[in-house]
Amino acid sequence: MTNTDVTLMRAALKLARRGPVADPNPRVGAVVVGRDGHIVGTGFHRGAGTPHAEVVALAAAGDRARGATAVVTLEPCNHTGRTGPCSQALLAAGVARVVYAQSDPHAAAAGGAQTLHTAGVRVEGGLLAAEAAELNQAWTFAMVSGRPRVVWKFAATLDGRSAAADGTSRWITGPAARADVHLLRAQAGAVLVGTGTVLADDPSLTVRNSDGELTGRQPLRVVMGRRRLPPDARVLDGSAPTLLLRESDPLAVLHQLGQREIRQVWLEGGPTLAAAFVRAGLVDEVIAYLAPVLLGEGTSAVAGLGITTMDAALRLNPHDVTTLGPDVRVRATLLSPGQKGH
Ligand code: AOF
Ligand code: ZN
Repeated sequence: MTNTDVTLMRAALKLARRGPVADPNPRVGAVVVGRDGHIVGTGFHRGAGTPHAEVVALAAAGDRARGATAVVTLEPCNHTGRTGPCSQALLAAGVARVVYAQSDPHAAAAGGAQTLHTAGVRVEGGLLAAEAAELNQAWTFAMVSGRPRVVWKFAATLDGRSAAADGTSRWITGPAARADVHLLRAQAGAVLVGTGTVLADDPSLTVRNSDGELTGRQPLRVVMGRRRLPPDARVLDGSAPTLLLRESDPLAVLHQLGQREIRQVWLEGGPTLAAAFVRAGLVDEVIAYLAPVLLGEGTSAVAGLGITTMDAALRLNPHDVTTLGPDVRVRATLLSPGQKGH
């Protein structure tokens, strides 16, 4: 049985998923097939600074790459970044045909398809492109928009409160929701809070398992704002890298994180910081954990947004509603300004 392009692309996407999620670089997979339809090499990108997927697959294929087809989830790069251009590696290996999914949205790296075509390689792009872009949603967003993607996470009671009147906030949601937060937090390049939240809650902002142990790679902990932090604050305990930014402008902070190649920022609060990001139009997705709990008093999840009438309400686009034990997780994207909800 010979492999069709779609089957091969699915295999390449599966390989790509083995790459690191919160890396500065996208997750990319590649499959090289000989003229008889047999796979002669596979590869995936293990993260910034390591060889690109095509280079790994070509190395596995060796001489068998001559006259072969390379199926890649991202348009082969055309630049020398941390490593050399994949377009040249494919040409040097004598590949006759290249099929890719997503076009490279990274301006500096793009152009590989054109280079290959000009050199006489048959090139076809766009196969399962949406799936490939979805795999690197934050990276793609960051390349296109020029800033990291912002996910605002909060936990609240049914009446929308994130802390009781006395300031206590542990625990609103149950263990299943809290475990889910750690899973999703691990996908972010950075976790961002304001100095107010550090002073009020002393969060550790690390990724931990149910036994409280640190698991794997930790996102950069970022604290923004002008208030001084006590030296014994948990974010300063050295268990994960921490960046203090004496800055209160959301866009300036995102710009600095973008320069550090952070592609996804997980905004954890508190209500004032969340409001500043929402008002600036800098929240791309909301992940709300709602517990069947009532407080009746206490701080709401987000501070004032300058909305005084129902007509002006900010309506979100929910794309996922999941129950986690007794709690509900709602994931929603924000409509771009000017768009009207239902
Ligand atoms: C590919 N195959 O496997 C990857 C690509 O800093 P560098 O040299 O690693 O280059 C990073 C850029 O190269 C990245 O932003 C993206 O445009 C492309 N990544 N390209 O052909 C790969 N990981
Ligand atoms: Zn490359």
